[in-house]
Amino acid sequence: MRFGGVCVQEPEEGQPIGAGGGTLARRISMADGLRMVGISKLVLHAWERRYERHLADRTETGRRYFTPRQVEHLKLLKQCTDAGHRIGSIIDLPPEELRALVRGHAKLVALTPLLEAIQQMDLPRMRRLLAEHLQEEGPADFAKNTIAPLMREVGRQWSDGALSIAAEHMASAEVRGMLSGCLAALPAEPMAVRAVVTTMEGDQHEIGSMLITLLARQVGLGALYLGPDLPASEIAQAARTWNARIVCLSSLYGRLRVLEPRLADLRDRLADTTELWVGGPGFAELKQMKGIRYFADVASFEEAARDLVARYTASTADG
Ligand code: B12
Repeated sequence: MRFGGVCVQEPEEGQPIGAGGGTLARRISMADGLRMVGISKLVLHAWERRYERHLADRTETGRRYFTPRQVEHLKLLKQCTDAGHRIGSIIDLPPEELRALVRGHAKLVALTPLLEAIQQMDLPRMRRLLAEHLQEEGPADFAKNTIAPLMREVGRQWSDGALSIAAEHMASAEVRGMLSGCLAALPAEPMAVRAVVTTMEGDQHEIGSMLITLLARQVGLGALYLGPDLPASEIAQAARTWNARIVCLSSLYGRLRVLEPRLADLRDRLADTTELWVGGPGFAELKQMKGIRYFADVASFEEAARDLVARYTASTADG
C-alpha cells in the first residue's frame, strides 16, 4: 500500500502501522489508538456521527488508523469529557484550549478540600488549607493560582445556588485577611516607582485589586492599596499625594456605559505624566481610550510593571 510514495503494510488490529521506522511508525491502528485514549469504538463512532467529524484517517482500502496528533486530540477530548465538559461544546476547540480546560480542571480538583471547607463553613480548616497553599506557593503564586481560581469557583457555585451567600462572605473575608497579611509583609514605602491601586466607584470587589497590589510590589513597584469603590476625584487626589507614577484599576463588575465616562473623567483629573492601567473582566470590552492602558492578563501587567521599574533603575544608575 502506498502513502505519499512510501510503501506501508495494512494495519493489523492492535499493531502500530509500520512500527519500527520513520513515517510509517506515525500511523497507529484503531485498536491501539482507542486503548491509548481509553475510549471504545462505540464512543468514537458516536462522537463522529453526532458531530459529523472525522477523528481518524483511512488507508486506500478504507481501513481506519490514527495519526499521533489525532490520538493526542482524542486524549484531550476524553480528559475534558471526564472533567464534565459536554463533547458538543469542546469538539471544535483547538488543542491549546483543550489543554487549558484540562489544567483548569486539575487546579479545581486540587482546590476541592478548600471548597468543601467553605461549603461546610469550616473556617479553621479553610484557614489551615489556605496557609498551606501560601507556604507552598509563595505570595504571588498563591494569589494567582489559588485565590483567583478559588474565588471564581466560589462565584460560580454561589450563582448556581450551590453555595450560600454567608459561605461566600466568610470565604471573601478570610481571603481578604490573608492578602492583607501578604501585603503587610511587603511594604510599599521603600520602593521608588509608585502606584495606587483601587476599584472605581460602584465596584466593591476588592480581591482583584489586592492581588494586583501584591504582584506590583513583588516586581518592585511601590503600590499603595486604597481599598475599593472610590470616586474619580478621590483616586486622583490619592495619586497626587502618593506621587504615583501609575494609577491601577481593577474591575470585576459594572456596565461599560457607566465605566467609560468615569474612566475618561479620571483620566482628565490625572497629570499627563501619570499612567492609567486597567484590567479585570469589567474592562474586557473597553474601547481604546487615549491615555489608558488595558491589560488582558496579569502576566502582561507584571511584565509592564517589571519593565517600568527596570527603566527607572537604569535611568537613576545612569544619572
Ligand atoms: C466575592 C464576590 C463578591 C463580594 C466582594 C467582597 C470583597 N470584599 O471583595 C460581594 C459580596 C461584596 C459581592 C457583591 C456583588 N457581586 Co460579586 N462576586 C464575588 C466573587 C465570588 C469573587 C470576586 C473575587 O474576589 N474574585 C477574585 C479575583 C482575583 O478573580 P478574577 O476576577 O478572576 O481576577 C483575575 C482577573 O480578573 C484579573 N484582574 C482583576 N483585576 C485586574 C486588574 C488588572 C490591572 C489586571 C492586569 C488584571 C486584573 O486578574 C485576576 C487573576 O487572574 C465573584 C465571582 C468571580 N467570578 O470572580 C462575584 C461577581 C464578580 N459578583 C457578581 C455580582 C453580580 C455581584 C453583585 C451585583 C451581587 C448582588 N446582587 O448584590 C454585587 C455587586 C456589588 C458591587 N457594587 O460591587 C458577578 C458579576 C457579574 C458581572 N459580569 O458583572 C460575579 C462574577 C458573580 C457571578 N458569577 O455572577 N461580590
